Amino acid sequence: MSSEPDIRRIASAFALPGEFLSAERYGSGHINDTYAVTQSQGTGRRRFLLQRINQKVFRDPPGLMSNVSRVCSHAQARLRQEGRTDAERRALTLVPTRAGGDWHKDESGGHWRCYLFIEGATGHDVIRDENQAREAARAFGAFQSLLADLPGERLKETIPFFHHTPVRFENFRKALRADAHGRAARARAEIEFALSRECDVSVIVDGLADGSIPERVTHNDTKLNNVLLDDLTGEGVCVIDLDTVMPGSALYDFGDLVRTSTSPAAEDETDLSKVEMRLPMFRALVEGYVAAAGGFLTRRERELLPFSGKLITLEIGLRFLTDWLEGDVYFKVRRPDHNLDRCRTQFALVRSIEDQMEGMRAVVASLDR
Ligand code: ADP
Ligand code: GN1
Ligand code: MG
Repeated sequence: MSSEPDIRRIASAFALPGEFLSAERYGSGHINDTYAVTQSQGTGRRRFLLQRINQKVFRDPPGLMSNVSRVCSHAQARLRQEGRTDAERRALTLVPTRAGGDWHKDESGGHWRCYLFIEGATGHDVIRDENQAREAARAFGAFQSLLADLPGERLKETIPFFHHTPVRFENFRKALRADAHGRAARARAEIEFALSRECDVSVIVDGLADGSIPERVTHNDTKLNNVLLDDLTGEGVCVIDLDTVMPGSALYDFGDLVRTSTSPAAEDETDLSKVEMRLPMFRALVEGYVAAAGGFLTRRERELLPFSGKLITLEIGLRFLTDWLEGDVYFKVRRPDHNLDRCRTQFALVRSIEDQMEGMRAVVASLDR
């Protein structure tokens, strides 16, 4: 799926207004192929977001699109019920194909979908200030709240065991045993770091299994750049990247916010001295998240908010390390050892979280009072 597709032709399969003017690759996601398409509209122009679903990652694109379509429709309906006049900016809207479907299959078997483009808002790769952290967390909390009454059958698991950290750990161990590219010797410290944290990996899955943590409809990929913040007001406007919306734990979503919104360093920063979990950012996240989701979070979920940050950061670090050991087959990489750099950054953040766990617990406790 690496050949450059004929975007004009693919765009013509969707019920877009006007004429095709241009298209460019867009965004910094690690998974899908994303294009901003500009169409004429009267004397003006309008953009749309065209995406090819990564089929190595998502094995059942029609099943995935059925989830996405249900989630978009429900979110739109709920926002309209709440009297929002800007619902199409607050939740994603799929543009139908000319045949009336939610997705288009091209001649090489690629599956494409098209969304309305949310203008005047940006997904940030690196957090700038506490307001952004608060707004991002509020938006993801509100998203969960919006989906709490999603009607119909349980959403499909678009990637089985996506946040099953013990399975991720086992996959890491298998990749290590195989060491198919002879890379393990160059990452002894990271491998030791991972192996010594096995005792943490089952806390959330055990809680889900014994019922002490409730299953919810969750986003599961709540990194900072998967929520668009208004360019003028900074407000969290629209949650995007809905491919992994499926049954999960609220802690997965909060944990990934801690991973991506408390450190001033980029996910692939190579100067590890810059990687740090900052308590004021964590506080802003808890404030924003509890403001939107506090109504339904249980006591146990609140207690585990700090731990979730550690666990999800460890889990994604394990996934980067596994992918590096396996020869970079999953995440898009832009340089040699990119996945190893990303793993190192995650593990440095895990360490920083561990060092500040008491302070993080105190933040949650102070907001519980
Ligand atoms: P990936 O799964 O590859 O991360 P995303 O769905 O997150 O793909 O899209 C990649 C990027 O495209 C996002 O980070 C965001 O910048 C941008 N984007 C996605 N959907 C929209 C949209 N509807 N409007 C504007 N920008 C969008
Ligand atoms: C991927 O799709 P994107 O870039 O928003 C990945 C997440 C990882 C993240 C790490 C489907 O997210 O699970 O946490 O990269 N998505 C998938 O940056 O694997
Ligand atoms: Mg994304």
